[in-house]
Amino acid sequence: MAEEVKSIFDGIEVSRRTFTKATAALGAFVAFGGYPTKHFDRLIETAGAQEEPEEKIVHTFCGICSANCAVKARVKDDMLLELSGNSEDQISGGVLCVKGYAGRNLLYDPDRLKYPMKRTNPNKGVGEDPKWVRITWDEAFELVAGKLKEIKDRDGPQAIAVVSRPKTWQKHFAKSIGTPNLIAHNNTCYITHEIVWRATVTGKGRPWTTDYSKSKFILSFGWDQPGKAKNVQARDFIEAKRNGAKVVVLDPRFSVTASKADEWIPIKPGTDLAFTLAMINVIVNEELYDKEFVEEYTLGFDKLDDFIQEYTPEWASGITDVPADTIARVAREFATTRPAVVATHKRDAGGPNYANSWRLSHAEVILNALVGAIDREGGVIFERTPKLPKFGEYFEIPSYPESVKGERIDGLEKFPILYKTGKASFPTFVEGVLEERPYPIKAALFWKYNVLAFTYTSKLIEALKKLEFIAVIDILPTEIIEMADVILPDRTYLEGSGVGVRKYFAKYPQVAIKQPVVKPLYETKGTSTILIEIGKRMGLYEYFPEGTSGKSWNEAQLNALGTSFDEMKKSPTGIWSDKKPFVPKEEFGTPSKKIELHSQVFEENGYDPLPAWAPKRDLPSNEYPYYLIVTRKPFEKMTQSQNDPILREIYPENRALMNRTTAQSLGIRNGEYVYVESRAGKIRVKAELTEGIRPDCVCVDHGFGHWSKELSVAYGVGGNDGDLIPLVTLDEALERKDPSLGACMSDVCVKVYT
Ligand SMILES: Nc1nc2c(c(=O)[nH]1)N[C@H]1C(S)=C(S)[C@@H](COP(=O)(O)OP(=O)(O)OC[C@H]3O[C@@H](n4cnc5c(=O)[nH]c(N)nc54)[C@H](O)[C@@H]3O)O[C@H]1N2
Ligand SMILES: Nc1nc2c(c(=O)[nH]1)N[C@H]1C(S)=C(S)[C@@H](COP(=O)(O)OP(=O)(O)OC[C@H]3O[C@@H](n4cnc5c(=O)[nH]c(N)nc54)[C@H](O)[C@@H]3O)O[C@H]1N2
Ligand code: SF4
Ligand SMILES: [Mo]
Repeated sequence: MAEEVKSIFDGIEVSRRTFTKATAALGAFVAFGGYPTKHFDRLIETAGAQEEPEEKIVHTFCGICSANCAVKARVKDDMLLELSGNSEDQISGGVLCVKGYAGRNLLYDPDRLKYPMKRTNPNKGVGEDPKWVRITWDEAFELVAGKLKEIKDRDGPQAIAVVSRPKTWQKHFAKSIGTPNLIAHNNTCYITHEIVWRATVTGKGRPWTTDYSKSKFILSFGWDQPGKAKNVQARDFIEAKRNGAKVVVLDPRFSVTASKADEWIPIKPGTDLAFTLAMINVIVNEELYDKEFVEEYTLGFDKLDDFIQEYTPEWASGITDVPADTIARVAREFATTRPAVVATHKRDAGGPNYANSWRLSHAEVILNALVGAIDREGGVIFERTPKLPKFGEYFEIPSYPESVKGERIDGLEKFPILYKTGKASFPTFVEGVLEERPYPIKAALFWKYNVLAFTYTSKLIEALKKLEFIAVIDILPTEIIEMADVILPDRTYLEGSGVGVRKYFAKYPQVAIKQPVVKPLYETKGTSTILIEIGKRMGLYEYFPEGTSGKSWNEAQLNALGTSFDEMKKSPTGIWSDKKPFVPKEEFGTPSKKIELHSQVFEENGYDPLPAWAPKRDLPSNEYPYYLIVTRKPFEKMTQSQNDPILREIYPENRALMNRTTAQSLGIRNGEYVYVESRAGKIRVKAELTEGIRPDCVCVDHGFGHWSKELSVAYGVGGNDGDLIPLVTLDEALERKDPSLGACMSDVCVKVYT
């Protein structure tokens, strides 16, 4: 029987304040952090117990960000006491970042989704109370499977969108239904880099490892991973500094990395491409490149030589706001201080921030090739990963329906290189749903994406309102929950199992396991279980045959490495390694097996084979005079960390970073609330004045602006950067001939007023 629930906080009788006081009185348990948890009663019971329960270490990995640092969890009486890094792991290196340590607060967040619920208020929209009613898992599965099957039978499988990262089970689920629409965020994140590496070097993915600790010259075009507290990258960067590496940072904002650099160059936003082209010009014309590497491992140098002649430092100076001498000097230093590397990660200037970012990423690959920094120590390194079984082959799954290859709602098939990656586009998904192009979408299943992870939020809300049915698998009552018809409460990474191949630093193959550190809380279920149950109840038995489970898949992967889940759990390190010396690659994944400076793949697909200069999209105008920069803070993780009271204390709300001179000219004081407005919308945030940003820029950090009242700490704090970012449209990206369909996350201008 369905039971009425007043609020999602149901069951939490102890207020934060009372709890904190009580915990403090518990003496020995103060070390637990004084954070209000559902385990309050258990804490007291344990305090009075006669026998001291034993403390144990459980090996797992961090699921807060994609680095997946291997973690040691200190656990006592089924209570997580502390998380720490595993020193056997190449990525964690024995430490975690602030977000990683804070993972404990996510597990014990009292606002967590606790049991399945269904909406009873049919009206949807911002601030509309869904009027949740608690239901059983059986009812939830029947409801979701029934509705998806009804829509599939009536409108076709393409009418269902699975909005999720393209992970194993989610991919399998979407394909089993037969929908081509597995929709992910990738073109807002790192897609430019992936497309360029794929076309010019790897033939498939992009490398995630850079051997910074051995670099002698690190050149950053907005790369600020040390400033994101990205564990391995920050650690290796510091080691490089200790070893005397020179660091040059180009960034319109004085980033954390810039603060540790030998030189900060506050370049004009969206113009780094001109800087890099001029660097290539100097390096080629002064013959400063690594002749042996270029000769042996690259293709297209002659064409590059001709192409680059027009891009002189004098030409670039006018575009970038950087003196020609500086550009030429940096080029010479970069080319002659080896090993040198252009540092990139995801959303630096070569990430999908500007209309020309994919070109910049290409120029960065060329620079790395010219100094021999591709798969060489001190440079970018391809991951050495172990060979694992293929999902479909292992479970003997039949071919998926032909409909999975049909036209997509985000238009991905119109971008042939991108299409092959299966990595999708949020902005054109929203556009497609709104315009019903090429067909209407009727239902969506969301996994681990919030409304605030989109651009132009009001358009997304409009699009979601058009859908007949939305199911959400999440852990917190975020804004996407408000739009849902059914909530399926997932487990956090600290309650789940998995196998994690090391990618963020993988000089040799290494694997870590994820396992529950405590018994899963509440009535939550793991993602694979949820998807398998829905799939079966939709009648898709052939795709979910007997024995398909998250557990058997984990086991299959570890068995292929000659180990098992049980063995890994008992292992003193919790890590599987195949330690072997690093042997640089002699061949690459392009058609010619060389690094294609002049890319055949781009040319054949109708894109510029060399990164010709093109400007960014939006330029300052009388109405919107400042460049917008979107970034993130080291202690925040996207839109999911703002409900942590400790992180809130460290950084109470997001701000608009402005140059002091600009603010003064507008009469804006430090700490005063201002409106930041673009052609997409406006937000209200505090102004933070500094000398550490160009006078023509305003920087807003991402993650805030929550309006879900069920997030008791995050609610109403700060502004949502997504309100400022217009959608990139299909036509726009096609006309620009951008192979990556980049989302132009910072390619917009704003005004600021009180
Ligand atoms: N703490 C923390 N770490 C994270 C994340 C998180 O949420 N929190 N998220 C992870 C993910 S998914 C991502 S995508 C990455 C994002 O992290 P990054 O890839 O580091 O991207 P941003 O934080 O957006 O920073 C972009 C930098 O580029 C600068 N910049 C902007 N425009 C220009 C320009 O035109 N030229 C130059 N040279 N610089 C420019 C900005 O000032 C900023 O310093 O971080 C990852 N790490
Ligand atoms: N406006 C704007 N949009 C952006 C960006 C930006 O800078 N500005 N950045 C883009 C980038 S680089 C990225 S990588 C994406 C990131 O997109 P995400 O990191 O996926 O998005 P978040 O907004 O952090 O939403 C995460 C959601 O997953 C839930 N969640 C957390 N853990 C779990 C779990 O274990 N299981 C389930 N089922 N749910 C979980 C959280 O409660 C939250 O609702 O966003 C992109 N979108
Ligand atoms: S860098 Fe931080 S958040 Fe990311 S996996 Fe490591 S500890 Fe977790
Ligand atoms: Mo990202």
